[in-house]
Amino acid sequence: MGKYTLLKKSHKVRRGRFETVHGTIQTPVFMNVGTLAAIKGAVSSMDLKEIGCQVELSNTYHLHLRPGDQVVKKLGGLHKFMNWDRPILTDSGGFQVFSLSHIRKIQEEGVYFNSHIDGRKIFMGPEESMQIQSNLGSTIAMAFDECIPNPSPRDYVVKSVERTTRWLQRCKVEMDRLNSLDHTVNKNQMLFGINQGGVYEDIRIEHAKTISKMNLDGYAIGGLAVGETHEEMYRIIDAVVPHLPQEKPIYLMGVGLPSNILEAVDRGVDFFDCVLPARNGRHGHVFTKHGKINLMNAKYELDDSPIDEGCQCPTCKHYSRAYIRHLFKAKEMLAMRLCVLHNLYFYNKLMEDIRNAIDGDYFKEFKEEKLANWNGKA
Ligand code: PRF
Ligand code: ZN
Repeated sequence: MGKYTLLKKSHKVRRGRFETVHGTIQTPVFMNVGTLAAIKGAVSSMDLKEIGCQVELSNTYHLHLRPGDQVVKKLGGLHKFMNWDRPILTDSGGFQVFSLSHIRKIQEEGVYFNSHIDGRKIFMGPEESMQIQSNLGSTIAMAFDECIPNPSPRDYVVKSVERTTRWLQRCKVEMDRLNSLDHTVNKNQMLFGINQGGVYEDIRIEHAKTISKMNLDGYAIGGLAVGETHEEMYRIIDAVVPHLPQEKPIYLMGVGLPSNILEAVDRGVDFFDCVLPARNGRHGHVFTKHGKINLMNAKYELDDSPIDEGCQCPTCKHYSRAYIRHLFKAKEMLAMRLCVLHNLYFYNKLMEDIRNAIDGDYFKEFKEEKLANWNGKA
């Protein structure tokens, strides 16, 4: 139910527009991560609009545990619940089940695991993941996949990817069924498939070709940024992107640093998400045009300048490095909030600048200049 329009392409770099029932997304785009229907660091949905966020991302696994997807459905769905009327993408739980929960058992039907909150035993398979995401009513649902740990032996990766393909087929059948029911929150919910295959190019390509035939609304590259080097990650993106449908959006999951985003845009990626700007902000690590700095550093004690000179975010317009450093030292909540606002603004503004650079035919120069200025520190 989404319509991707490729507005411009130069070499592999794509500038696009993705129309959804919750509004249009200009790509390349960064999705701001609010796992539990809130951006960590006391950032509200009103703030998100102010800092230029186009899409919010929430999580199936977390919202299933708390407050429960049935609760969210009874309250009219995630958009109404969190007062956000723009697109929402929900991750399937595939990744979190594997990274957070305890004592898990992966079988053909799905995954058995214990809640990381109260240890309660839970089962989640493709159908359950789709049902939860349907109850949440997100704009885009992600397929239920296994994010394979790195490194993993080749024969395990082959078996896992084959199972992820079968899970994807089940996701599609279940999503079509749910969208056709009367009481569904968002009957136009979309489904993105996820490419896996570890660091094995041939497995990745084979899998990309298989899922490309399934006519999904978009395609993600999963299983990266899980401990491999940046060069390995770029090698896999280079291998996979040409085998995904070019008339659909391409989403690189959980990536990453500003420099990783520039490199991936250069390789044809349209969608990104990462907890990094919010997580870094909560620790006083903030992005500037000269790379990331740590506000806890003593040298900022008397620094009256904003985090990033010229930044138009609500934090930089009103507060100094010295003040925010003081807030951290005094353990005031405002410290985190101000830094998260700045970092998310930085990411959203970077994407806007990337889009303008593609439109204006100067993306290559833009990328080189940014990378040189960040000097390995972003
Ligand atoms: N699968 C899912 N979500 C994810 C990933 C994945 O592989 C990653 C990998 N970096 C982040 N989030 N479903
Ligand atoms: Zn700022």
